[in-house]
Amino acid sequence: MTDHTAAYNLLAESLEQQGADIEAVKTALKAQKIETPSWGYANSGTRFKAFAWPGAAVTTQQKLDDAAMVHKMTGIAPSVALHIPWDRPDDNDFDAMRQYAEEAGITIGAINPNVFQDDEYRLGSLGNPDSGVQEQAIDHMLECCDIMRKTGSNLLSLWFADGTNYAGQDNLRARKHRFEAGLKTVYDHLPAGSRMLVEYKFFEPAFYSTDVPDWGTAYAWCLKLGPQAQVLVDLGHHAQGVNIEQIVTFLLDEGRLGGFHFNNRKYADDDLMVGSVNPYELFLIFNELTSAEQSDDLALRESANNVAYMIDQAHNVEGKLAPMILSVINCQEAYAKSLLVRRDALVEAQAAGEVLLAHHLITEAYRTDARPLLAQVRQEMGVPTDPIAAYRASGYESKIRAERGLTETSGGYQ
Ligand code: RM4
Ligand code: MN
Ligand code: MN
Repeated sequence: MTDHTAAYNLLAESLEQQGADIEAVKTALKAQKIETPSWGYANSGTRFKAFAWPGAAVTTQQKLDDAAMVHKMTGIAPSVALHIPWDRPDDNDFDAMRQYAEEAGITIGAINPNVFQDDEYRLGSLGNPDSGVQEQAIDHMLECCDIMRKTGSNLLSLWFADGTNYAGQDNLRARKHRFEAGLKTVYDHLPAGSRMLVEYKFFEPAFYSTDVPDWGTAYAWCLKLGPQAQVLVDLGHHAQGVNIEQIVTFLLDEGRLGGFHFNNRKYADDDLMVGSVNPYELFLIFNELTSAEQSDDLALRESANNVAYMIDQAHNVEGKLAPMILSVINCQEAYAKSLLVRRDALVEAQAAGEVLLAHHLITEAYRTDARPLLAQVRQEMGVPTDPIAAYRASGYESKIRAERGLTETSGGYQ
């Protein structure tokens, strides 16, 4: 009997008494998948300073090794997102990169073009008043479509730093038109069967206007583009107080929720570990997803099953792999709790206008300690019951520190 077994048996018994189907809950948990970002394993920082972390990945092979280790520890992180050109191999051999990933036990997930770091992008990419720069951005995104074909990825994940800093700097309507035309060109070149995810963010790095500021703009453009275009919700990209779970519900119901960038924030786009600031919000988001997943409506279920769950974080002071493992676990825990919501009782309470009871059913699930259940699921999956402890004991951290050393970074004001 391992440590968690007694606690798990007690929990399972009490949940079953309330009508839960524990086997179904465990099956759902075993099927969960969270994609980790290659850039989360590398050095990163703020605009003030990027502190070098010993052992942080520099090459894409190292990032793939790290992502594979996170998958080995958790069993639910089988793919890794790439950012181009950060992850462009020197020899441009993406076939070899794909093979390397597969041999390490993972696959290549979303391809993220980078249309914000070249000097030409000072006034934007697709929104830039210079048509030559617009073309440069489009060419890069088309190249990313080719990279998708080579790496076996079926997701093109778009985020734009575009916007203006000062009123009058540019014509907002013209920028809208440039964006629509540019997105259409890229959409028309998507590999068959793939999807384009359009990410929004209300400000930063532009501070007066942002060209894709909110989910409504992204959604309107996705509708114009066609069914392969869907909205990506990054948890750090809303104003304070916005009800993200309601946005999630709307997009799910319309079949336009493409995916997530999980992270957490207290103030702005902080890119902190998911669930570290507001785990209740994370649970409420998963609650909406689970409610769609369990719906009688086939289209809604399909919409929920197509969501790409991805992490987009910057680990600046807390290490790299351990916080990534913790982030995956936090998503797992939020999902587990959402599976414990007594849906039939909730439907009844809502229909009867029993406000407090309905709310209680949600908070009871949230308050349940799901950790013994997760330990049991992990044991049945053949992964460590305590992934963080197993990572610490694995020797991986000291190995990468010794092998990779400290790589000085640039970053911050210069
Ligand atoms: C942005 C956004 C994008 C990410 C970049 C690096 O704020 O969240 O998804 O690719 O950061
Ligand atoms: Mn993001
Ligand atoms: Mn962001």
